[in-house]
Amino acid sequence: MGKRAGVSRLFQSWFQALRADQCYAGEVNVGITCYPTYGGSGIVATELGLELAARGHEVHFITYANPIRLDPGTPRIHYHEVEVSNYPLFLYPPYCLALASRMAEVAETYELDVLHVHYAIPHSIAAMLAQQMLAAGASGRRRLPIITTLHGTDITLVGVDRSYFPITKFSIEKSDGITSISEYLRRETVNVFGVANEIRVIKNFVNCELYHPDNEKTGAAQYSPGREKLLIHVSNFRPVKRVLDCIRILVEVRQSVAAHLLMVGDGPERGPAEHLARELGVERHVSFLGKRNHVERLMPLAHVLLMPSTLESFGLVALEAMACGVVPVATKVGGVPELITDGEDGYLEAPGDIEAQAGRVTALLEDDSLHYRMAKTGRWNAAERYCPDKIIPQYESYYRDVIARS
Ligand code: GMT
Repeated sequence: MGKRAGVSRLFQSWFQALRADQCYAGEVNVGITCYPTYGGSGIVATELGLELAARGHEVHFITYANPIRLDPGTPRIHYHEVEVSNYPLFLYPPYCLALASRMAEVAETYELDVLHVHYAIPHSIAAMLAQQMLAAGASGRRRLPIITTLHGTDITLVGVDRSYFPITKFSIEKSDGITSISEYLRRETVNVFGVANEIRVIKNFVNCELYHPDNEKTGAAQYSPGREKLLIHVSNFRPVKRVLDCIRILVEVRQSVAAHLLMVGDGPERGPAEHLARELGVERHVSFLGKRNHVERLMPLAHVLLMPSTLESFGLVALEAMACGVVPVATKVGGVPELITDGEDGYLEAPGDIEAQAGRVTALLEDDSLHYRMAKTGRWNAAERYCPDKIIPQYESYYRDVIARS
């Protein structure tokens, strides 16, 4: 390259960087897509949108239903429903295509700067279609960058399924930015899919003002009239959560301490868990509460959270528990050890080891000073490391990087 061409190229890239910086040093106009029903990824996406809006960004949710924790009246929050019309020919309604059309429409009308999708399949593929539709139709429009956040089962269960493996790999390779909610999931994605692109780890967060301890445990008597201490489990009751273990742990714990278990959520393992509770004679000591919108009201009533999962890429519910001063007794799997320090702010045991998990719960319920110490450390760690002011700026800066690069 000649000297003049080199200088002109240098000037050009400096000018582009300056322009990108000027455009995006301020607020971002972001489209967010997630599974809006119950589940960790939808909760993270919704809370992220709310936090971004509170910081002055415009946030457009593009989903098939209003996300459960979203109040559509919130300033700078916009909700765009994806309608999936059916037709007798379609055995499977093509949701991905309806989503792509809606994404393109919203991106064009509201001049989105970036599309941020949570859970790879099918959201990132729909976003890519939208990106291509916009590029084909637009003259002079900036390319719409896509960021995909990986949450766990999109990689460890769905992604590795033979039917979805190639498209999941493609979606990771072709996204303009990829984030993962733990170091474990980043490593796993690289190992399983052999992808070479950078994956930025941005951990989950918890609203520490909403999720806070209640030392008086106000309202706990409603669930345990006999003043038994409360254990809590919150999940989508899928097999990966090992829901039946919660019932077995309760049976063991009740050999030494009076305890009552709150089971929050619903899913395929609820029926079997209810059946097991009856079979083991503890049905009076378990309350199946179903899906609840305000987990932050229930969580602080408990002393201990049970999270006996086979796998968790992060374990958001354990973070919510820690923020509420509830000690998690969990399993040493996936990204959980990045969140819980065994013996300091929770306990980690092997999946399926009922005796060990029950032993930890019993110790916490019998020893108030041990419980107090661990609960306090958990709240401290949650507030120090995982409050929105620690995590949201990481997303903001990543958005700006990806937009500038695109
Ligand atoms: O397992 C769930 O609760 C559902 C799933 C989801 O995608 O909604 O949760 C995943 O994402 C959560 C939020 O990032 C993580 O806290 C969970 O650990 C992760 N679940 C698994 O890895 C099994």
